[in-house]
Amino acid sequence: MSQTIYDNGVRMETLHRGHMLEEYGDADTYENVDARTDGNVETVVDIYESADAFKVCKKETVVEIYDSADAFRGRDPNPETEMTNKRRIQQVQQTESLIAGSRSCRLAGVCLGVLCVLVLAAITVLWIKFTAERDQLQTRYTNLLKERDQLQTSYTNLTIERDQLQTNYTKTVQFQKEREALLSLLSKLGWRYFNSSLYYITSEKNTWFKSQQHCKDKGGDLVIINSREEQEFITAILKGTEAWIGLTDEENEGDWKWVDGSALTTGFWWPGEPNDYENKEDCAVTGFKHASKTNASTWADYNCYHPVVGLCERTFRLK
Ligand SMILES: [Ca+2]
Ligand SMILES: [Ca+2]
Ligand SMILES: [Ca+2]
Repeated sequence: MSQTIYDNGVRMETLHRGHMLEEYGDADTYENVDARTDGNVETVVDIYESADAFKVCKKETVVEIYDSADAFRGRDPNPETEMTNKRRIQQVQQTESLIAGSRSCRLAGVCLGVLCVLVLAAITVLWIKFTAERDQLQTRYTNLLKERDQLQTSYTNLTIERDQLQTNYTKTVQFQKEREALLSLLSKLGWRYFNSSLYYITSEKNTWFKSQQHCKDKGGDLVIINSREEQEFITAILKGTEAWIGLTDEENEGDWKWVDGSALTTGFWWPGEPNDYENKEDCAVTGFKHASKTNASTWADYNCYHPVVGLCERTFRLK
């Protein structure tokens, strides 16, 4: 589009994309008029010669058109020319609106593009974060499954152990009841229990030999004292009564041996014993009548035919 505006208002020519609007103030040809208006202020604006030129010149064109219209309006009150100027102003305004619309559309497009990029970036970040969290949750879930299986296995094993313990406890309780019943029965029969052994005091005073035989008849022997604890237990149950023990030096004087043939290692002789009085004392008693009742060392040697009760022992030690 080419517009030629003459400052004197004689002629104005406007070309729009192949449409040419020509208005002449008289009958002169365009060339003549052009020559005749030499010296007038002329503004030539080429619009749409090219898109780039239009972009550069569009703002200046609008300003110049307005200036020219004002100048024209002030100098030529011709209504027709004024109408033409109004139409031109309208066209310029329309062009300006189109430019503004195009600019708005371009700005909106740019904004939309930036928004799309931002949304895409946000989606990418969220996706990466979601993927990482999903993997972590998957790993955590797998570990929890393993822990659950381990706990299930442990629970099963504990349940088995609990059942076994319950069974053992039941058996132990039953065994304890039976043991107490048995000991009660043995006690009624005259037997006392201590440290895996049963002890029995013969009811009759007799020689060492007959007392040993009596013990054998009951499944035991005259007692073999192996420790201070056993000696103290025996002292307690005898309550000061003298009783044969399974110790003798009848074979070799002074060589004391137990009824099972083992040698004496630890003795609990009352002081001054054994003295083999009159060379006739080869059997041992505990609870010597002259010994202190508070002292555990109460052994003495007696004549083996002296009448004394016997203390029998029956062991239950498992080998
Ligand atoms: Ca013993
Ligand atoms: Ca002796
Ligand atoms: Ca003696």
